[in-house]
Amino acid sequence: MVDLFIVLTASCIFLFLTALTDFQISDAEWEDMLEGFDERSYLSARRWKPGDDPYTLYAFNQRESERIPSDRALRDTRHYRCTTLHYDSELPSTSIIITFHNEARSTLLRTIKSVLNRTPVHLIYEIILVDDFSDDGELDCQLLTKLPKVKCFRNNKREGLIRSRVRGTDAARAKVLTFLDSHCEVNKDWLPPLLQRIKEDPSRVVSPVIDIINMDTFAYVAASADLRGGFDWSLHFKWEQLSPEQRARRTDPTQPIKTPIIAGGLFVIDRAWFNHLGKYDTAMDIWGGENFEISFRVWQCGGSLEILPCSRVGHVFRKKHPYVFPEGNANTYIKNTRRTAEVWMDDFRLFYYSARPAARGKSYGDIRSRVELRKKLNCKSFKWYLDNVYPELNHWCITSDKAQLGFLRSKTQLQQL
Ligand SMILES: [Mn+2]
Repeated sequence: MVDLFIVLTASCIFLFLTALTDFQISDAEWEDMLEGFDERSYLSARRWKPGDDPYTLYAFNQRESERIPSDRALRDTRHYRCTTLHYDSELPSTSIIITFHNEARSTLLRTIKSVLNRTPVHLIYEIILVDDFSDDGELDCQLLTKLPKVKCFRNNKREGLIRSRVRGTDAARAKVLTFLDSHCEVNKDWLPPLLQRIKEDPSRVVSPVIDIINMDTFAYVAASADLRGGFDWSLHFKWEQLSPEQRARRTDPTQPIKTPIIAGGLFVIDRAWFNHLGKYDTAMDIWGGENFEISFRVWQCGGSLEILPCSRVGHVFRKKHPYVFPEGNANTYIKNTRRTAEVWMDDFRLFYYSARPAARGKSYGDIRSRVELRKKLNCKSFKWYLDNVYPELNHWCITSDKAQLGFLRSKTQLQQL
């Protein structure tokens, strides 16, 4: 009996330790892995060559990016009051998902190293990279998994951001998912404020203030913390200044800012909530429009979106996409936004069609499963979203008599769409 007890206790301890090593690596192992990573040889491939245009490959200044070390210091761009805030010592850990397609090695590595250097070890469950069929094979994945906590999957054909992210989330095991773009640098204490909000209420979807990494000089520039995400009826995303009334109500600059829409590149969401809400619309291609779909869905189905001014992450903003869209940039954007409008915007989709006439008649695939999802989740109407989340979006005409006429007229037009 005693023997059995000892055996059981021993195996319990063994199991416990195995579980522990599965989740955590020791500080020494962490250091060893970081130091053992052959950064020089990783960065030596695909380098900019004198005489080449440094913008050709990535649509940002590759030469400048390569001159900047992977662990450069950044100015702490938060409001000084953020440094006095306290977060729970017990926060859920997160799976960080970074998808990429033909990303420059210098920027991808800086994204990962900034996470490893500026995040408490126990909060990173894993970093999941998804290589969306980049041109030069398996190598990026193989090399980067030598960094601590990094796992990597490679698609065997080009899937686009949305399906790549879903592949990453299906492999993720932490309680919380963090999506990052592949040319970012996280700043000091970026993660705890985000995890804290989700710990308090898992239906919140939260995003940092996105600072600007200049695409020419790679200077790290603070973005305004008085912005939120907005859009027009063509479903074109724009940053919006908070109105004077909204600003007057903000007596504490560390408070979260509710936002009608997220930019989409960087955000944090509870994994169970993400799955419950139907992940992403995986029929959307390459890039664009998915941030509208997930934003409407989160709000209309019982969640909320907010930007946390005390969390800062820099992102290289570019003027154009460095990669090709197999169906063309505009067609892809129209397909993705049209799916969004058809599933989530009810009759207000007519405003989308009149702002974007080119969308009429363009094919957008089968939306039945997404319509079904909306029904199953018992989500609110787009009118509710406009009234409660984004009353600033001009839709006066839908309620005025004159526009009722216009509205009905467009409804007949709808048959021809
Ligand atoms: Mn980006």
